[in-house]
Amino acid sequence: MNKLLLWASIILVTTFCYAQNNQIINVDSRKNISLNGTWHYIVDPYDTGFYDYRFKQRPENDGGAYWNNSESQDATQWTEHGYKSPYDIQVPGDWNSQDRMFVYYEGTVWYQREFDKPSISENEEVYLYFGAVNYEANVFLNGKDLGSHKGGFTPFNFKIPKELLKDKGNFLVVRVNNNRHADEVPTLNTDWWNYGGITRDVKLVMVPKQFMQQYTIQLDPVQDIVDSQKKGKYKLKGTVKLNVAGSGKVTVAIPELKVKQQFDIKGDSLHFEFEAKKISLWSPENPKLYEVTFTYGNETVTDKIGFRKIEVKGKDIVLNEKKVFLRGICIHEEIPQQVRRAHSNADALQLLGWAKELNANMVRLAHYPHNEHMVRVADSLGILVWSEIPVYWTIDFKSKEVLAKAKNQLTEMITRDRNRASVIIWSVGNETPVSDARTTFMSNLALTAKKLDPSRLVSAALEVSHKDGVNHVDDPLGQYTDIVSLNEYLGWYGSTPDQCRTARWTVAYNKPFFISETGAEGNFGFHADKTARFSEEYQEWYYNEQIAMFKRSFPDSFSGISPWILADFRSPRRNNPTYQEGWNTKGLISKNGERKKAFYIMQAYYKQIMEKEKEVNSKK
Ligand code: GCB
Repeated sequence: MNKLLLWASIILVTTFCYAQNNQIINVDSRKNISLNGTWHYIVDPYDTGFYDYRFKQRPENDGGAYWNNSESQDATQWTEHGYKSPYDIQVPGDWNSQDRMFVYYEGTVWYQREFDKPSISENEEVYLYFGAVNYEANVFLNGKDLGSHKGGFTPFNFKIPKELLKDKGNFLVVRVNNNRHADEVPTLNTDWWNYGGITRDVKLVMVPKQFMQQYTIQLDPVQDIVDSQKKGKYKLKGTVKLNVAGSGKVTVAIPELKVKQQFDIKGDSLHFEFEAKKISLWSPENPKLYEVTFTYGNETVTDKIGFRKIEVKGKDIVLNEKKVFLRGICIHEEIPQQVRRAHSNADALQLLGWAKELNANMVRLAHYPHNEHMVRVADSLGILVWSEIPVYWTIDFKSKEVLAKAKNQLTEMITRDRNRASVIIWSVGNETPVSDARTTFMSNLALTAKKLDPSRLVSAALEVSHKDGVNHVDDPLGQYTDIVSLNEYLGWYGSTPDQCRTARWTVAYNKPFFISETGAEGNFGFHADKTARFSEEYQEWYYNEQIAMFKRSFPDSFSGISPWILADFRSPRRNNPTYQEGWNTKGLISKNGERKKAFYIMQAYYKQIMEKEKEVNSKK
């Protein structure tokens, strides 16, 4: 496609699909009541609770609709659904790991629980917040439709109309459906388990009628950090977005920096900037977080925020004016020992603790936004983060509706996490097959990410093209990303690791080059000659050859690597009856938490890199 046409269509689609976003950020720091715990459920493979016998959507007051309470004292009443023990299920949590019958289940499950009205003042409202529901949620309270949401990995919230809230026994029902569809994001085909359910926290959030829905604060990305450091003065910039237009004062305070600034807000948004002295900049070596408070009217929201600058200079990724090499590792949001989705602070500590033990300074959170605990723990441990939306493999790139869905997930991801210093890269997708339609679609997402957050880097995991015996990194999408990232499996798919020795590479872009995936399977405890696939020795051999190839082929334009993957993970595509049985075993750590031989190879390689960096820095 001609480039002018491409840009014209991008601008058109950008204007067409602007996403509306009412997300309330940082709900933990607001008045809230957890609705986690035991809920009741109905498994409904035919969606009987949603559609009648003509497969028409049921009207709101239909007695057969599963959002309506069927309990009655009247013995003559016809009823074919209801919620009671032992049909119990834990929230948050995927359903697959909670009962054998759910392992392969894809379809509708109805969740139900009751709650009492929280005590609120005249001037307050109650919102219902979900950290994530995979994939589609229809939410009903006391028989009324509160709203719906699609996208399995991002938060959403609905305002509860006051007249709907009863003092006791509010009847809350969520229809959760995780069927895969060709026109959704992700689409039909992925290499991970389609865990269904209310997979993250649920809360009632109490806020003033007029409140700060979102805010941002960060170092002004255009300032020269060295200059600021010399002067001991930094420029901070930020925004506040109210739920409705209002007026009044917003106070931003950072007590440790002796900052207390007041701004007038008019309308529903505020852009502010001010100077602060002697900020200790956030980095993996110094994960310094400051307590920041935002006050508007009666509400104060407290956050812990780090300040740092991330940019690209030529072929380097530069953090606070220092070149950084990303010693990364890819992670799925899964606790393999319990075969379930990760969702808690403790889960984040386990996964990121393993990454730390590997000597990693960066994680690629594949292939969708992980829960908020992951990025908050990464902030506090000093781990850089690549965060991605599930635009994976063969999305319907020609569809405007699908683009709107992808943009919505991108917007929700960025809105939730743009105050996290750890997050340095927004990724708009993984291994999407090259075509004009795909490049238009993907570059549109890249531009959207930049528009929403110009302070971070944008990337996407690309594929190799093979021509004349040479591996080329020349995907046209590379024009639109800040970092050119590549997935390659030389030595696993279609070849053996020794082929790395003669591999030739070209990289078409004068940008940082990052290996976003490389890996081979290895079963923990299966020891054999290194040529035996699935043995620990094969996997170890693979990593040894890959590392030698990196050193030889990319001596000066190499910005890092995130091997595939930290731990073995469940995948319905992996059906070798001896070595896989539904697991992708490319983990450096096994499904039972044991370190494989390859783990120690990467750990030692990263240590070497760290020591070399220390040596270079000590000479400066
Ligand atoms: C890839 C995909 C990843 C797969 C991996 C594999 O390229 O990005 O999702 O799981 O390869 O194991 O083949």
